[in-house]
Amino acid sequence: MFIQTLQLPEDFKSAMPDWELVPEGQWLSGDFKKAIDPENKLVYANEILIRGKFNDDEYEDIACFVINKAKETRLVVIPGKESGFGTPMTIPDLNGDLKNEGAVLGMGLSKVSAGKVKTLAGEITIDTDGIGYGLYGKSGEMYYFKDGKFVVAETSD
Ligand SMILES: [Ca+2]
Repeated sequence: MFIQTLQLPEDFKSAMPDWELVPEGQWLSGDFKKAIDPENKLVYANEILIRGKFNDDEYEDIACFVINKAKETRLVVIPGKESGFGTPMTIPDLNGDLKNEGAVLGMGLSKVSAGKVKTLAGEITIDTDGIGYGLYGKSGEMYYFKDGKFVVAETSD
């Protein structure tokens, strides 16, 4: 069985030294916990850090939720390189604040494989893996790399 290691690469720690993975005790906090569909079994180790080819190169990347001492949260993509990892890219739409139950917290990540994806706007084809992002209950969004940046598509309501 594959066991996910929840270790941020050293390259990330040197690029964003004040940030760490959102700890399990602060994940799914407060109102977001109540809003999550009870049928949707979220597992911290599977949802807080995912791997996939999220940008437009051949190297595997990491997408994860991180937090700093001021309890600000970010969804970042840590791009893989031939050796190690490059400068983390934050997804600005998901900048949040744990103190105020900001937008990032309480949510699970999932990899959406490259190819055809159903969205509320119809079926689209994504060239890279997408980052699925669960919102209240059934609703969800997906971030994917297009024309040099991450863009969002609504995947369900
Ligand atoms: Ca990559």
